[in-house]
Parts: sequence; C-alpha cells; structure tokens
Amino acid sequence: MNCHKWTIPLVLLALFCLPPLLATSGEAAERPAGGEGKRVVAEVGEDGIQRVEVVGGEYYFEPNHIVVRVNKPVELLVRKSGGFIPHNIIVKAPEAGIDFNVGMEGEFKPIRFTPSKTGEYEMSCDKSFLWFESHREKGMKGIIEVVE
Ligand SMILES: [Cu+2]
Repeated sequence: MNCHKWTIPLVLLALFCLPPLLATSGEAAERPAGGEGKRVVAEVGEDGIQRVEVVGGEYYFEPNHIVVRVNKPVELLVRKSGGFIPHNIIVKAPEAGIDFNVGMEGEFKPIRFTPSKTGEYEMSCDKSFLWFESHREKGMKGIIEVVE
C-alpha cells in the first residue's frame, strides 16, 4: 500500500499549518467589521454637546477616526470591549484644548473637552505587557480630527 506512507506526513503537515491559520482568523474576528477602521462624525445632542462612543480592544479603537467641530464641547464615552487586558485612551494636544489620559473600563465613562484648534490629533493606548511593544505599536491608535 504505497499511498499510505504519505498519510502520516500529510497529517503532520496539516497539524503544523492549521494553528497559524486559525490564529490569524481569530485575530481578525477580534477586530470589529470595517477592516482598516472607521471614520465617524460626532453627533450633536440637543444639549449642543458632540458625542461619540469609543470602544477599545485588542488592539484597536472603534471608531479610530473621530471628527468634531472646533470650539464646541465634546463628550467621548469610552469603554473597553471586555477581557482582562487593560487599556487607556490618551490624547496629548494641550495646544488644541485636548489633553487627557483615561483608563478604559467595562462601563462607558465620559471624557469632556472643547477643542480650540483645527487639526488632526493622535489618540493612543500606551499599555503594554511587560517589556513588549505598546498597544499603540500594535495598532491601538486613532485620530481626532477637529474641523471648522
Ligand atoms: Cu490598550
């Protein structure tokens, strides 16, 4: 039975090849639909406050491109997607009136500011596991775009 001598190598080959494939699809499933990310224009509430909900997870912000109007109050409602990995959301743009570093938890938490200058400002998570690369380097970053 000549064909049987290939059975074992083929099974071994399949076992070696499958885990990376599964790991890749698992990672893709972690990220919400939208692939490269999502651009959202903040909705203005009846109280005149621009509100956006932002969820942080491994390793993304959803949405990761938030558009707000200048000189109008903004409220970001932030929470993390679940699990044990800690996340935060940081924007360091005091020149534009945006300067915060807030830990994300399971419940929505408000971050309020009024952007005073148009431009694009980076938001990111600086958490990391031990000496490994930060979540920002793994893709957990985005843009707050302030427009007229
Ligand atoms: Cu993070």
